[in-house]
Amino acid sequence: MNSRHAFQVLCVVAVFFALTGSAARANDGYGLWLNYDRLADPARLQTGREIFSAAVVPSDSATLRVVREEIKRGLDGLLGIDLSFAETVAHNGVILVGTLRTSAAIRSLGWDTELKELGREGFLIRSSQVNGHRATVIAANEEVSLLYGTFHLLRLIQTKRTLDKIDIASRPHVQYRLLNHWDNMDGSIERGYAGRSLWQWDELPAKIDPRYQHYARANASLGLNGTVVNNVNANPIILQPEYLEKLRALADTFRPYGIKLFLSIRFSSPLRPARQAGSRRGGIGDLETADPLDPEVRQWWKDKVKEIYAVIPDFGGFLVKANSEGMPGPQDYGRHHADGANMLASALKPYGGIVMWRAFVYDAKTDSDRAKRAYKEFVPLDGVFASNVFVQAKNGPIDFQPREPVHPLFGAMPKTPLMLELQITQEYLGHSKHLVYLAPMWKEYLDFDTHAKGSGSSVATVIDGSLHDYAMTGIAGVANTGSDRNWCGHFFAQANWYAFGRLAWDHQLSAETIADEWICMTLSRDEQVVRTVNAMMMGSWEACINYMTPLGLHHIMQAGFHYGPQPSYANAPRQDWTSVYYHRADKHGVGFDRSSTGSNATSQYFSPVRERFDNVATCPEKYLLWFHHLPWDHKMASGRTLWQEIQRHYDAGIETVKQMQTTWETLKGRIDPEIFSHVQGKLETQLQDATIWHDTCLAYFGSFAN
Ligand code: GCW
Repeated sequence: MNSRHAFQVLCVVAVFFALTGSAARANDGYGLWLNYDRLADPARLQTGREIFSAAVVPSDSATLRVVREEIKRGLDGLLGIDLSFAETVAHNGVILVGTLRTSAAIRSLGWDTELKELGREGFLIRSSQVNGHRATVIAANEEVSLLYGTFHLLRLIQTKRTLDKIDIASRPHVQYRLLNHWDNMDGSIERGYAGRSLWQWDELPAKIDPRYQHYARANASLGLNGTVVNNVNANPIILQPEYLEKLRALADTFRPYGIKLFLSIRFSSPLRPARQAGSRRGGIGDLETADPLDPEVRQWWKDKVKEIYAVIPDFGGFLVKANSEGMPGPQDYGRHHADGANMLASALKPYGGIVMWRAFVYDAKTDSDRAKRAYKEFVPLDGVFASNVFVQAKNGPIDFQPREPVHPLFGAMPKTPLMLELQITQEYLGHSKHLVYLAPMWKEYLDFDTHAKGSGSSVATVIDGSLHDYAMTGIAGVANTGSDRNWCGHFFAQANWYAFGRLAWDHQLSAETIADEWICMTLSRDEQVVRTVNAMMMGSWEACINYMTPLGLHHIMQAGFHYGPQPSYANAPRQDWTSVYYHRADKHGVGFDRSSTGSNATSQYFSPVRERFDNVATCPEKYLLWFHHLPWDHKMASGRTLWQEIQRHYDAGIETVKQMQTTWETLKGRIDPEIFSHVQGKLETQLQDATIWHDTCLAYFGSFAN
């Protein structure tokens, strides 16, 4: 082919794509929920044109520039409006965005009292009259909240809400809304299934990957306000001056979006480096001890914190995994968790920093039931922690299983702010290969009534501080992001990042509503498509439980990898914490007796939850084998035997995945082709995996039951 011919071919191809629009339509997932695809409905477009023609965003700052950019981009994409920026509201159809400080027009509205009640991060969006003209107003106390309001207004358009009579007041229920990245310094990610770490340590600080900004924008669009950038299995080198410079560059990039930077630290950082490579011990200092009561150690941390704040003045604080899975901690020196946490807290306090001290502790040597450990170690310390310390606990007492009963710590530490740690990355739920929408699971935890102060003591009321009047509140999600082009590996895993952010802002939102929003913002605004995809998402979690660990079974995954089934895993001669330890199946029956006749983990819950779980007759079947060891012919509510019921659940799991496939096929031609085939392929894998789970578990348990 000569070059002239090649050029002609190129032109034909270009014209073809221009006509069919397929080049523009193909969606590789990079834009997440912020693609701002044009609304299809011309009537809506008309309304949009009439309402918005200009924006007034007084004053200037990095955050306000982001606000302007976002409104312009959003309205251009969604409504095809070429928005102009004006100094004042001089005609109808203006969007006015400002704080009491930045805008005289906002001050003139007399909303001061309402704004005060909304706190630092809340915002108002209202259809209002300004200077005698019809305007849409976004008002807040802080500039970053204007950004939250802007994203919210764009979300209203994306989800086809009526825009002429808006009256919205919104504020987050929880103060610290963080992602926790389990990213290692070598670029790998512990439990990451979407490529490598986003942070290019070798390029920083000289080179700033544009993706850092896109990441911050995505988080800000959900109202997330902080990120812990490194793994809780922390490498102490993160605190070296060289890395602090790299972190400064990241923090500077995140700042306009209201995202604060936090770090995981290794408790033994003041020690000399460990001699053995890969050791979880050792540090970057030259001290002989990391004892939190040792004056030299305390000074070491003080100095280090001072050094950090000199580089990152709004640094958020430390996340600490201590005396857990080989990580060093205060117990190595005969001290308790609060001694360790408070030492760090006192170093951070002058700068407004916080400590998030994890409660994920267990000890194979001393515990016959791992589920009980955190409660035993932490409840006696309630009231001993400094005021800027959170205790951060996972949703369940074991470890992010497909389903667990709530962690008994929630409600049991009235004097210590508890931060909830959820896992967005699907460590135990099919990695980034299975479509599992996690919002229904998180809602089950948030809505669970602990009865800590009588009925109405849901986990949500613990987390948002209303139950115990906590002075600070927080929620964290272990991130599922990585270097994959679509950020999360599975397109539908993006919905989990989205849902986490939305629930962190407002835990009262329903899982269905969040799914609807996400579908409208990513896949389609066609009502039938939305309904179809929503149903598929809403059923996906229960399906996963069914084909993996129904009826309270847990931790029977492949050792270490946590992906496929391995119910037979028994690490002779030590049986502790293998699959066999958790399910305890033999010819007599199956399940872990955590009732008062067994480990008595049920006693860690408040009455009447305790009694409900303790009694086989009242224990919800979804937790049955978590709390009870029962004979295979135990009669279930359905009238079937336990063994029949187990089989029924595994069958149902597969059936649902098959239905998901059938449902997905009906969307062919109605959604983006690239996403369609990407998900189609993933569902194929999911069905294969579900079948392996089904066959392996039924063969294994059947060898006892039959
Ligand atoms: O879920 C388990 C994981 C570990 C993880 C640990 C933790 C970061 O298997 O990979 O380590 O919990 O939460 O600390």
